[in-house]
Amino acid sequence: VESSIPEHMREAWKKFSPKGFTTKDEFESEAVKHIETTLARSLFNCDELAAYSGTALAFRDRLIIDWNKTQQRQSFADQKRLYYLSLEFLMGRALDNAMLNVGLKNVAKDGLADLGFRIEDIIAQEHDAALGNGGLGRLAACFLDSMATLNYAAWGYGLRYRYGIFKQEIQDGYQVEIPDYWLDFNPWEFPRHDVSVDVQFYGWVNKYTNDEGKQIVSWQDGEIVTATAYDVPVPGYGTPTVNNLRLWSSKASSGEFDFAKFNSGEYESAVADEQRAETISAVLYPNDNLERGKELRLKQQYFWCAASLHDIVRRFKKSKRKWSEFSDQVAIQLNDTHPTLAIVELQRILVDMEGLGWDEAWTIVTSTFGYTNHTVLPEALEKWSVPLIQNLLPRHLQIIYEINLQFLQSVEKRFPKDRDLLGRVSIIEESQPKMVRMAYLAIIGSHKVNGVAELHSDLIKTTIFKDFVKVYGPDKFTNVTNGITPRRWLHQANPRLSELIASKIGSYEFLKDLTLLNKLEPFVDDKEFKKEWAEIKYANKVRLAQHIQTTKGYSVNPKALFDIQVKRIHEYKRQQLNIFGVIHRYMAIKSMSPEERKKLVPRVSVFGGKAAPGYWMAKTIIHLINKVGEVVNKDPDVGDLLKVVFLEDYNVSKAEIIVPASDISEHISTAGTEASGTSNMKFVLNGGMIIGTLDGANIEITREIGEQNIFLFGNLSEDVEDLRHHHFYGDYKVNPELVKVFDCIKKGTFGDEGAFGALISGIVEHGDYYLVSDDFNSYCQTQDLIDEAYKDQDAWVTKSITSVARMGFFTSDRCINEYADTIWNIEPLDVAEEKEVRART
Ligand code: CR6
Repeated sequence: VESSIPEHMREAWKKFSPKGFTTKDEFESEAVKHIETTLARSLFNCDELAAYSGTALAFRDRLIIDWNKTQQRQSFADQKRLYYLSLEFLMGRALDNAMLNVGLKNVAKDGLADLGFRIEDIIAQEHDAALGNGGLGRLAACFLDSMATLNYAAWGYGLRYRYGIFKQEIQDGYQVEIPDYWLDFNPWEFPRHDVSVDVQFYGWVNKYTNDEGKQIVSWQDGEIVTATAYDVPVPGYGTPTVNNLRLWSSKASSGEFDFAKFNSGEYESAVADEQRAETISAVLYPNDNLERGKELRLKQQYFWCAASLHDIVRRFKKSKRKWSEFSDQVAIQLNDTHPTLAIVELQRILVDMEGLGWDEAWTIVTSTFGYTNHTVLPEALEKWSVPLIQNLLPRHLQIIYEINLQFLQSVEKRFPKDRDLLGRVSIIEESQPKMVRMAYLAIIGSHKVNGVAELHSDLIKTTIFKDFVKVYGPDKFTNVTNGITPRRWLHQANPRLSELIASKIGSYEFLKDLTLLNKLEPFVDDKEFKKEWAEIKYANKVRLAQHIQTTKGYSVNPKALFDIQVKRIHEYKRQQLNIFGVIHRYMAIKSMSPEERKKLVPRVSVFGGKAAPGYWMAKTIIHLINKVGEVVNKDPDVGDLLKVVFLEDYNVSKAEIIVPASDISEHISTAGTEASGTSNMKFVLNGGMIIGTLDGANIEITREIGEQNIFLFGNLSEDVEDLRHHHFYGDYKVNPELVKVFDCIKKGTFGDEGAFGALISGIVEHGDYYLVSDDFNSYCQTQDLIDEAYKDQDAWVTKSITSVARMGFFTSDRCINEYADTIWNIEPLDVAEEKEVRART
């Protein structure tokens, strides 16, 4: 690593390089300096937003010092690095996290108090960085936190969307989408105008033999769009490591091409080009588990893959190593198939630009990439039409065909008798138009493929990728069960619980080694401890009740059982099952005598989540939940016994309030459909019980915490296919209790019954694909068991503590170590020395 500053002048640099604040006075001085100079505000016009900005800038400076050192350390160490390619990073807020990770939250709290502010109000000023849809994007954010905390040299690569996931409002019970322009003031990013990549689209391919008789392939003309890097620091917890998340922003290339247009008087069309270029990184596609095949989305994918790959290759070339060492220095993980074009792009760079032979290049490519699959739902598996790729990326299509040809030839050689196999494993689907199956390309171009929970990883081997297990053998396929970062999802979201745990087990070490939670088990009978445990849950429920009061304008009783389902709205996640259950309960209450009602456990049913703007059925479910709430919440027969709340605009920062407040949360997908789920882990880690199906990570949660500590119900994944078949061909009848619920809706109890017709007919007439009727009985019975169990608060708290004590497995630190050992082959960096230096200064 070279420096541009001559040796004898470096002393001045060292003398003046900032150290970062550590004391309260230093913090205040930094914050006030930023408020008065960076923001040009004063004591007389410093509102909470300005105080937030000053605080954020002070912490940002601190992070940057460590960030610079980390990058230097990683360059010097010259070890293999991991690059995590994800179209989504659902980061949420950064300030609170930064404060906790550098261990200076209390300093900031006292400093802000001196300056006249409450730290909670300041934290609440920050806009969520909502560059993701749901679980997949949040998983990427948890992974970044773990990679930094564990001192891995790892970078995230993504897109800097101008608009993140839309904001949700509910108007007259319907979801309305509002654009999320989040970049107004974002102190957490550093534009790197000196780091850019020109990305090419369209054009044509010129193949010729040069004077030396070498085949040359060149991709010519078309359109150039420039990718500019924006870097976001990612601090680890209790370590000097600050990793980098690099997000690309698109703008028109400033090349001669455009100047030519300006000069020839085509001002308007030049400006239009510019806008078209900026459109590429303008907006996050708001679909979760659904692919739509839009050209702009393909452009986003290639733009981001090309920029990231050229950046990575540039860094590798600086090391002056041989190409054969590429995969000793670089591991790239594909978060779902969205970055699959990176495989093709690396092959293109190596063959067309660097002049390597095809086979040599392909060996490098396949030993570099790993691919994570996150779904078996057919509607979510990406396919791009051949004509679309042909037009946008003509050279890439040729490379895809070549990869496919070579692959199919090798399959043909090994399985000469199995003619159908070739068609089944071909990257190209012979449809009209032909389609490129991205998951197949990802498998063929990677050395490992993993699912995200045991059941899911088994399912991909027996269903969607069955033929590839035949071709490659089972070892290429593996499992890494998802996890969550305990820093954000316990320490930050539930500070009192974190403190209580630390006081019992002696330190906060569990935040770095979550298995230490098992030291809680000996205290399950400790009366005082259980009391405090219950008090904290209650306080968290009070906090959520206050949130409901301020956002919805009505009160709920914090003593009631809080039953929460927050996640994207999707038929497979079955919020409809939940709301039908609520209606069933409502009808039961209505038919009871006052004496019977007295015996009931009061319940607050909380829902939250966004529907994809074009997903009409999901929007209908939201509408029904809101209409049921309107009726139930003001029914005097019901009173406190049942409240139905739809919380608007569910996002990461709201989850931090909602998750710690649950008594029960719902993870009730049709068995075999939810690849993992991660909110299930968050709720249990915060002392909530769960009601769930035997699906995704629920199965492993059960194994860890014990069957007596979870409320399971419903059909098993191995029975789903037969049940579906039976719906169409057997003597199928809808569950009679569910029919009563439908009758209640059809009577107009919740307003215009026509509005909900499709929800009902989907079950009654169209085969009930998600098995709502099949699972309805067992769901309702299990809810009754929950009521009974809740009456015995002492036993409930025992379950709660026992479950938390056994949740160690679900930390994302464990996932990252598994990926590092079994897929990436990378080692953490030693930071002991750096820690010592920090402690001394
Ligand atoms: N929608 C799965 O559905 C899983 C996450 C993260 C999902 C969910 O069960 O926990 O990924 N899949 O692995 C996709 O996004 C394709 C998700 O979030």
